[in-house]
Amino acid sequence: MDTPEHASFLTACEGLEYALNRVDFPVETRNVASGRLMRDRLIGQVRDYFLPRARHLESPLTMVVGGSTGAGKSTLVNSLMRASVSASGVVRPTTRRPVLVHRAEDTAWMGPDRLLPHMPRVEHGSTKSGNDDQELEVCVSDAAPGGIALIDAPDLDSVSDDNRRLSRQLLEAADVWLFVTTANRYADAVPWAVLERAAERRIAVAVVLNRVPAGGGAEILADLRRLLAEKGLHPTLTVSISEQERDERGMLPESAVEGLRSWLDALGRDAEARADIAASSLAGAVDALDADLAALQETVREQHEALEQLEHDVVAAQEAARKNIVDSMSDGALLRGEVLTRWQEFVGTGEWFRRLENGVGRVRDKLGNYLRGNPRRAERIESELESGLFRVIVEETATAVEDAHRAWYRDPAGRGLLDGDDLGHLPSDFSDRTQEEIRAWQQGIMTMMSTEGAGKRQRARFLSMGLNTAAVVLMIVVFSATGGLTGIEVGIAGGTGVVGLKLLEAIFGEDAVRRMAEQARSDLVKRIDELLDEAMEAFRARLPETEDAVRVIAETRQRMAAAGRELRSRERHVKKGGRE
Ligand SMILES: Nc1nc2c(ncn2[C@@H]2O[C@H](COP(=O)(O)OP(=O)(O)O)[C@@H](O)[C@H]2O)c(=O)[nH]1
Ligand SMILES: [Mg+2]
Repeated sequence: MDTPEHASFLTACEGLEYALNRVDFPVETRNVASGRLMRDRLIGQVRDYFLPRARHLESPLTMVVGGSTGAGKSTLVNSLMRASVSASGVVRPTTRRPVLVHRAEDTAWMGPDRLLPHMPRVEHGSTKSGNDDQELEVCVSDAAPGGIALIDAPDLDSVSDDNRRLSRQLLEAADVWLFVTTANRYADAVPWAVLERAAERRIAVAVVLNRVPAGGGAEILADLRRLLAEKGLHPTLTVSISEQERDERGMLPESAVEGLRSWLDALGRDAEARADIAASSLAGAVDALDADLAALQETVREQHEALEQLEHDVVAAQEAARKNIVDSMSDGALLRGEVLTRWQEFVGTGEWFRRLENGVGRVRDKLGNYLRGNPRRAERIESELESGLFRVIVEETATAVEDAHRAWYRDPAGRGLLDGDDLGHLPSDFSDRTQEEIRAWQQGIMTMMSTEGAGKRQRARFLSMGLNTAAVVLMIVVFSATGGLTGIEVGIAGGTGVVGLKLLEAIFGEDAVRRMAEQARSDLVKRIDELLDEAMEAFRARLPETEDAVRVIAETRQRMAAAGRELRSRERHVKKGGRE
């Protein structure tokens, strides 16, 4: 039965499995729990149902017997098999380990390579290994119908969590549900919640109304049918079994199970009828899958948005810090401090402007004398600038990590990623790193200026000023002006830099000063960005890598839907033209 439709359906199912295995829920969002449940259910459904079915459309029907505790499921299976294949009894839960019954001829289909691959098989009646919830007890029986894997499942409402989970998992793996309920308990809530899932999946359902008191059968059966129809369920078969005395082996008399047996035997003989059931259940499952994947997609989108918000919190805190630092570089905030104030007083007077007009040489000499008169003046200005810059970087960055921490802590998703840790403080080496970057920046300025000053024409002027002084003057120019550095703007930004600027321009030329100031400035900004990145890294390191899972799921939905349509069109074609 290797048709192209079949092959593309299988490929789509494999893609679905791959996509589901990559769906991750790393952060706490509103619907994270339901998202995880949905993902796990879908992974189970793909592994236990879609893939085996897609690989072998012709494999036996998986028929799972499901229902509430004590409904008589195991008793029914035993009576049908005319042997005690599944433990039944009053002590709950009785069926801990699901039992698979099949005919010897079908053995090749029943291994974990083709059916319920995650469940290790144990021989019927083998002593319990203690791992019942995972294992499948296998029983070969001549009384079993052909082409059917009949599985007696644990109770849907079992007292054991694992058993309840397993019974649902088995139902997801089924082509047909054999739903067993009793006259007393047919309206119970738990099985109906499961039947709603059956309707959603449009799986074939056969209903057994068990233990019907003499005479009450018709009325109860009619009510049950009505309830089923209300849920959109139209069972393939509905049988009732009246309350019976069981024989010494706990079995129901043959007459009680006659109706069910003849249905099963007929199905066992009719490969076409089985294929119809498998195909229609598969079509229903493919249709229902889309809604499940859509729901999954939403919970994944929610994750994605939460992560984006957390990343945004980090970026916003970092950008605010960057802006404040960069602003302080150009609004004169760094040109404070004692030494700088005195420099400002000294150079900021009108006298300097007059002198500038009279000739740069004299200004240079005057400045040179001022700085040379006390050799530590240039150094003190430099260290004043350095410590001002250091303070601004450290303070703003500390605020940024605090803000980011606070923003994350407010958000359950962020709090989960913080995992009890306090990220609201600077890395321990941050002060050292900041010093290091500032020094490297100053070093860079000196290197740049000595290269620039090595030109013949300016050499003498430059040397008479001294490299250190020139570097300090350039830093003052950088911190006193906005990026444009035109004379007018510099004037507006304050008198502090203008003298230095004019002086440097006389030595290096306007273009060179502009270039050097821009380079010094952008080099500093680059280093600040690096420092900020380092400080925020603790947050970024906790943001999990996310693939575009939303898109992957959307694509998977499309492929599954298309593959499902192809399968159905083939099904119609086969029906019209007769089976191959
Ligand atoms: N009287 C009577 N007892 C039954 C019938 N079916 C099951 N039982 C008993 O009800 C209890 C639960 O049956 P069991 O088959 O283990 O139910 P399961 O939990 O659905 O598998 C056992 O003690 C059975 O012997 C029945 O038709 N009539
Ligand atoms: Mg049982």
